[in-house]
Amino acid sequence: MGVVRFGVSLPKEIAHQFDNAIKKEGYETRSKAIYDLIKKYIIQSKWQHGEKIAGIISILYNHHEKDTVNTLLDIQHEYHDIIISSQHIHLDNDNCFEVIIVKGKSDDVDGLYKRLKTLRHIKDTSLTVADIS
Ligand code: NI
Repeated sequence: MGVVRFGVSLPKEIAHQFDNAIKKEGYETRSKAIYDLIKKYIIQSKWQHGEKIAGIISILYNHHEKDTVNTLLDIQHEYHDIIISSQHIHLDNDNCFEVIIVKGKSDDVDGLYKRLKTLRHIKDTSLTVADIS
């Protein structure tokens, strides 16, 4: 992977605020902070344009709600072509935590996520996406 260098012109005050912000995060160089921002922009663009991405969906739910548990399984089977792996953790007597690793077109990942997060008795969900190019 080659490296490209380019200059960026910014108003002084913005550059100063940027330096302060990345210092608080612990970045040692502007380059790494700008790299992370650009990667975020790229994944956002891929997400918006239906391109291939990887992601993690997490769901927290009450396992006593058997209908919800069955529906969760049915939905995951329906989306088997984009689900790479899933892990189920019995958090306590009432709560299950599930992590689902996905890879596919953003429209399909979004479709799966919407199906899961809108189910009754789902207490919490999150979706994190990553650029795989
Ligand atoms: Ni469980």
